[in-house]
Amino acid sequence: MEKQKYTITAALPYANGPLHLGHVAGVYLPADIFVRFLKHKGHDVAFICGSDEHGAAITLRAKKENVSPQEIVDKYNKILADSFEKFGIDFDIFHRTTTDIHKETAQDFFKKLHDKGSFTQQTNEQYYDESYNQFLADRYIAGECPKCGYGEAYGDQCEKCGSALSPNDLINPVSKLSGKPPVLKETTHWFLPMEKHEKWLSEWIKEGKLDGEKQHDPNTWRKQVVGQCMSWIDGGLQPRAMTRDLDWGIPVPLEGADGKVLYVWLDAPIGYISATKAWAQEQNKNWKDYWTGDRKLVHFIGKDNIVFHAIIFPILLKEHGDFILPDNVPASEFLNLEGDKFSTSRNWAVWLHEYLERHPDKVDELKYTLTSIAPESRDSEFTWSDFQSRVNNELADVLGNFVNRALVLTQKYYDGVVPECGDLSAEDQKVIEFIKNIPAKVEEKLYSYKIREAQAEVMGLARIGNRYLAETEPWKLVKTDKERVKTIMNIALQVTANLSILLDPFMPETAGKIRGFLGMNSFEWSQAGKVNLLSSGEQTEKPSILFKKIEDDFVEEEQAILRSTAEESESSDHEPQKEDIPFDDFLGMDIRVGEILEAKKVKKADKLLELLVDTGLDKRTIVSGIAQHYSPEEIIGKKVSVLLNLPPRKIRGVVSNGMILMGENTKGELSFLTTDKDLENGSVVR
Ligand code: B3M
Ligand code: ZN
Repeated sequence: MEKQKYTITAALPYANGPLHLGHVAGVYLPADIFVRFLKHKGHDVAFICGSDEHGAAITLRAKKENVSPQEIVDKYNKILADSFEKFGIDFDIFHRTTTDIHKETAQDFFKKLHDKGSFTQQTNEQYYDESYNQFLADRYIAGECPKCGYGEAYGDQCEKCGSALSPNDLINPVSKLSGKPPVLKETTHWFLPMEKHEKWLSEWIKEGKLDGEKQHDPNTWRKQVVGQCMSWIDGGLQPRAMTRDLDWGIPVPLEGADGKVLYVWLDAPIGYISATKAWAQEQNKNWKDYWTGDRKLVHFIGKDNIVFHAIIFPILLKEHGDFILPDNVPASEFLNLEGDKFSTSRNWAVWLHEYLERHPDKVDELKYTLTSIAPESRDSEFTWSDFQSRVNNELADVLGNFVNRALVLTQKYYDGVVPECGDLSAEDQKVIEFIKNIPAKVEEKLYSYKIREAQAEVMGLARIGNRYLAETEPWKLVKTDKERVKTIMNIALQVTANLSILLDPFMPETAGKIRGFLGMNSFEWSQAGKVNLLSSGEQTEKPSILFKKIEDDFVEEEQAILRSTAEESESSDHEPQKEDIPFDDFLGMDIRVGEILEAKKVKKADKLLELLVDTGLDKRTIVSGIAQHYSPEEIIGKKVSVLLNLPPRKIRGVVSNGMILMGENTKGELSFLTTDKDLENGSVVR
């Protein structure tokens, strides 16, 4: 196998907030698995990341928390670096874009392109906030999305429908600083004339050719990446400003450019280069080796960053002339959470650092689950109950059970000493054949960025091993055919040893534990596929349990944490409108004005009140989840809206006949829907 050189980058997270599981599943975990694998294969790899510390994402956060941008980036850089370390994402360097080496690198880069004439200078009108005397960067403006009508779209993007926007597209824009409509004012900036680059970009993306020569294999690029790039290019690229009027960022290194900084999307990808420089200095290496020559540059990112990594940065790199272009840009789709999008503003998220605080002993369980559902080719979803079933049914029942059986039986029959392998049956041959073939399959998947499938292949080996023991039943055979049992146990241990190698990129902790049980002090990836990894006579250890089962309580607690923190966070994100329903469905609902006659708490349920309601037709019991919003005393005599025709439902032992309708805002506050004139009980609502 020919050794290759790789520079692997993972998107620089903004230092304005912590990481959630969506970031991890889409970018950092697959990148880490890929890098661990490449390093095992003996390739020469640099794994580069850092925090993205400029741009409006940071200044807006600083404003919100009422501290300086520097304090924000210092705080979050630490949180980010710390959670990567605890979760075992092993970057060679986790750098920062507020360092001197980065400033110098980014300014030199800009200057070189400027001097070459790669930019055009243009004066045009941009939004300006008169009360703050400040031009408004894209993220400082919000307004209605022209494509989908969402009211809170940003100047660069609508988070609801995903459209890329420019500030002038927004309907009724307002400044995020003053809340007032901005005015248009002239300003001068340096633009990258992207339209000039359409031709070569399209040849490069579609055919993998650069200056007529093969640069990469376009078939290895994900369809959605090529699709998104081509739709940008086919739609016609526009000049894009590479500078901004902002007081936080890298100053434009030109005369007469006071008050202007580099566009964060110029600054950030150059951060990959400056991080490499900083790392190379530490390691006494030449950083240029990592950005030139026969080396594969690979950017792991989320799909919202495709244009920056597969169009804008390549243009910049090519214009500069000293650097290689990416060999691949494996962008992921999005991960959803319990039926909804991850949302920082609504705090609908599982934060990595909080998970690690709650469950420091469940790193590999999370890695395994996130890889199993990695959104490689389409959006996918994380739920706590799916997490539970993957851990219990796959990790504990298959992998853990198999490894445990193989080792425990070896203890029992041979005091832990690996027995000899005798004559092979057809059954044994099949398992051995499987072992021999598996490394090539796993490698093929990994080299083509199908990390989720690669992990499934490895788990396939654990399944085979589990089935092999279940079918050969050595615990029965031991009474009648001791020789045969030796062979079976030898093979089961060889499967275990293979697992301890092949699992390593995906679940390094677990793989290390298994090697510990087997007494394997070191390993080479190239040993995988062999069936003599352990020699007879070698001593193995008594195993401990690899994966504890996840109880229902765990799931309920996590779900409750998610809901309660989501309610606390303030936000103006309303639920989107539901799909149209037939008018008859609406008419089918029997809603009336009713009056609460009695109210009391439901035992052992701190959210529920048991109500007696006069509906005008009858007096009935209704259980309502309002106990945290109203006390029983204060609601007696209230006129409320009641949905009558629901089937009776038993809630905590009480039969409820209908539902009290409530208004609920985005903070989760509840309010009765009452009448503003005195209508008698039983009046219809429609
Ligand atoms: N910080 C955007 C993001 O986190 C940005 C990535 C930079 S990669 C050079 O989505
Ligand atoms: Zn939209």
